[in-house]
Amino acid sequence: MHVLAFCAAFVQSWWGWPGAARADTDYFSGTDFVGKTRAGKFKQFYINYWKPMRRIQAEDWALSIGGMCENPLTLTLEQFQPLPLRTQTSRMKCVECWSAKGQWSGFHFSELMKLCPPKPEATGVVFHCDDTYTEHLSLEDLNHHRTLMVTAMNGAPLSDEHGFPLRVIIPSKYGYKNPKAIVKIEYVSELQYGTWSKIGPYSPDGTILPGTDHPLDLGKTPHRISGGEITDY
Ligand SMILES: Nc1nc2c(c(=O)[nH]1)N[C@H]1C(S)=C(S)[C@@H](COP(=O)(O)O)O[C@H]1N2
Ligand SMILES: [Mo]
Repeated sequence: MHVLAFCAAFVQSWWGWPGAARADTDYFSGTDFVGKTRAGKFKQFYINYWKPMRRIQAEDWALSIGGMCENPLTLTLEQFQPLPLRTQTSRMKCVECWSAKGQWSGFHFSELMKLCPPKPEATGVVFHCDDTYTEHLSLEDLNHHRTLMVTAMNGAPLSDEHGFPLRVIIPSKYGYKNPKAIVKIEYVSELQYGTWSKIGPYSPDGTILPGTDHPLDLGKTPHRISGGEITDY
């Protein structure tokens, strides 16, 4: 192949040009894997995954709840069906500037505490995710009325990209405190650093600070935010 033609082919495959044919696909489309992406429809709501991971199959998935509790437990997806669902619209804000809004449905963490009560010493949980991501949240934060254990987004079951089959949505905290593709919940008695707070300058608390936001759904135009959950737009 002529070297220029080779370069053109490389640029074409790299940028996805001509755009129209590949507008809604990304690197992981049509594969057994899912991972970080900003392509196609995910330009409107970026996808973060610490590591690419194999898509979770509903029939293979089970959630184990353990750590500081009397009776560790394993729940299948079907066992979640009876839990009362709530729906809320909230914005998720990543510490890396962007934000996006979604309608989230799920159950309250207190439902899991009823099924698997923590020991009195437990003060929080560590979420273990299928891509080896981990994050800690206090029981107080988990029992906040805006915190949801999410199973559906915008009226459809959670996509693999957004964390099928179970994720946390906690709108007052940066995205990194919203773990996805959860496989294990561990009750703990001490605060623990999650994946991002261990390696970067990100506080283990993760409350959204005052500053400037660049909402993907509003053309990334800068919006001032005053800290905590973004409710103005
Ligand atoms: N399992 C897992 N959950 C995760 C992450 C991750 O890398 N792995 N990234 C976090 C970060 S930094 C953000 S901003 C949000 C992004 O959520 P989204 O991919 O649904 O947009 O997921 C959070 N939850
Ligand atoms: Mo993030």
